[in-house]
Amino acid sequence: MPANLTPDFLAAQAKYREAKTTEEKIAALEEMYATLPKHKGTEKLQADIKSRLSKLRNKEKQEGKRGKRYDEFHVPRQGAGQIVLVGPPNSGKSSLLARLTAARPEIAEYPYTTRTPLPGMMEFEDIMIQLIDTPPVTLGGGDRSVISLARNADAVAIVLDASDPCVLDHIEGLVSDIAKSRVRLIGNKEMLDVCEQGVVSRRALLVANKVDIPDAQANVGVLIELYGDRFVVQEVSALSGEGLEDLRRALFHTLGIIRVYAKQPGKPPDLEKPFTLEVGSTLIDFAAAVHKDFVRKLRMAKAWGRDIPDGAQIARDHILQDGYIVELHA
Ligand SMILES: Nc1nc2c(ncn2[C@@H]2O[C@H](COP(=O)(O)OP(=O)(O)O)[C@@H](O)[C@H]2O)c(=O)[nH]1
Ligand SMILES: [Mg+2]
Repeated sequence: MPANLTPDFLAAQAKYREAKTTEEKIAALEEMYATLPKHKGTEKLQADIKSRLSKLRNKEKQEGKRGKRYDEFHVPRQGAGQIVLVGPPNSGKSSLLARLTAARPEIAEYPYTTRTPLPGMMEFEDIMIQLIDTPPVTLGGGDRSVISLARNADAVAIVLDASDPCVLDHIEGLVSDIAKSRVRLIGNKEMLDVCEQGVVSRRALLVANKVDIPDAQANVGVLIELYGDRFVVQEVSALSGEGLEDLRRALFHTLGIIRVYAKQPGKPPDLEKPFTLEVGSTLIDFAAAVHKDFVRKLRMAKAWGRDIPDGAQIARDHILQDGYIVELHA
């Protein structure tokens, strides 16, 4: 790694690592190329960026050709993150969307009421999270369109009817269908890592709905036993409202994000609008989110948070926690 990479380049590189869509990746790579000092020491890096760019541009062209088919299924991301609700027919996805957001999906006791994805915005404390209700995924059907929603979302909530005697068949079917489509579901505690080419990791949560029905309890026990190590299993009832507040929090944690509040020197912190960053983000990631110039200009920073003394000075690589207040000094 050449030693003289500029903060602008490093900021662009961070953007590239976080980029999800081909379009975002191309934009970040172009910025990396533009900010890379061009000399002998960076020749390899220059070539590497160029080759990645040309591959992605080809991919973009192909996606343009194929993409049309799933257009009605593409939901533009809004808010702090996008979580797609997937599950078998009648598990209560639409009911949950109606309870958690202002969206008004059609709900009925007959299956397949929902035919196209419907987004809604869920409030969690001071941020909004986008939930997407989807048509049901049938067992073993490998429904491509719903799975493509899972690929494009930040996280997946698997909604199950815990009172259904077939609940285990449903979850096995779903997890294996999703795996076949090269999406790897991971639990809240695992870190997102780079795995096989073309396989994407998505955090997932199991929602055991309909716990108001007496038969559900035994099934929830089995679900926790079999899947509790891997995923958080959240018990709820869209009917009675039980567990809904915990579900909001669990959905937030499934996104793998933290909220950080900016404070200008000599002023009270802005507690209205937090910045949302990936879990594990550092002071310098926050500085880049506030303004890219801060990456270069940052002299020092003070912070308030549960794991540090009030107003402690923190280093550039200090890992921030949810709820931090940070004062940047240029
Ligand atoms: N008892 C009970 N019924 C529910 C619950 N959630 C949904 N339902 C019912 O289950 C049926 C299917 O719900 P819906 O939300 O349309 O499921 P979807 O197909 O997954 O979208 C409807 O009759 C709902 O009223 C729940 O928590 N408890
Ligand atoms: Mg529905």
